[in-house]
Amino acid sequence: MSWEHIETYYDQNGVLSERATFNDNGVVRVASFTDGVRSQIFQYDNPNEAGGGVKSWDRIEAYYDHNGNLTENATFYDNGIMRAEQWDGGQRKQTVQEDTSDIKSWETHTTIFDPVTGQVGGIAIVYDNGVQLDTVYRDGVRMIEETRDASDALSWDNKVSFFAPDGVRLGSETSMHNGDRIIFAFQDEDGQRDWRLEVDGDNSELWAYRVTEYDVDGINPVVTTYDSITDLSSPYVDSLGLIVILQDGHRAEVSGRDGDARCLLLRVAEPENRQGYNPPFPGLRPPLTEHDQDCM
Ligand SMILES: [Ca+2]
Ligand SMILES: [Ca+2]
Ligand SMILES: [Ca+2]
Repeated sequence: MSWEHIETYYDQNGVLSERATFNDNGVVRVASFTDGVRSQIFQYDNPNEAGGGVKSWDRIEAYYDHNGNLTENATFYDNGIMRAEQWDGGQRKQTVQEDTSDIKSWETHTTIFDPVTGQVGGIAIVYDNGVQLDTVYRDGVRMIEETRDASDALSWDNKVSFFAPDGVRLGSETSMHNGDRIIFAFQDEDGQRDWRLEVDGDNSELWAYRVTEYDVDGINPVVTTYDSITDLSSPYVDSLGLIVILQDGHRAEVSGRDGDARCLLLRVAEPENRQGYNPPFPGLRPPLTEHDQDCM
């Protein structure tokens, strides 16, 4: 790229501190140095002109550690999207996008990368209507999707879907505003409905649990109601043993069949602390890696 002129600045000891390159296309690139080592590079697209400039962005900020490794890179696009990437020791850590001019259906979109493999570990999206969607990946494969209705935009509070490593949806669990819960299990082969378990959380029904079983084609429902959890058989009672109840931004609580509460860490916000999960559906039971600890 050709330039018009370059300005170079030195500190009082004669050490290079800043170099500004004014390119012919109007882009200004300012490199700053700390103790002579490059610490940041800012680029501006036509800072002295009206209009959008020659680039799709307005400004790019890049920061470097003392070894010269990129630690953060933030691009402020002309359309109002801000996209920041963070690195740790040369490994990409996370990418955060913000929709400052509201051209997208979301407010923030965060991707967190596995610090070991570099694969996507989680994606967290906050939509304009307040709904939050978190997706948890293991070995690059989607395993859990969780939607939270933080601002009452939906008819339910919380929905968690579980997926097999091949992408097949195993089941889902939906928590309603009134405390009722609906658990769906799908057939491995073709994703047809397998069974449904409804829990009457607010004692509005004559039954406490209602099971609907479907045939191999996912039709011809057979409904059975139960008054007590002790009447429920496997696999329905098993699915109840691992109900996920969200506590805060990072933790989930599972209520064991024995009534004990155990804590699961599965939220994308803290991938380094995410210990795993146990989908409450038969046929996919990876080693249980949740740990007994308080959800505090
Ligand atoms: Ca521009
Ligand atoms: Ca938006
Ligand atoms: Ca009810």
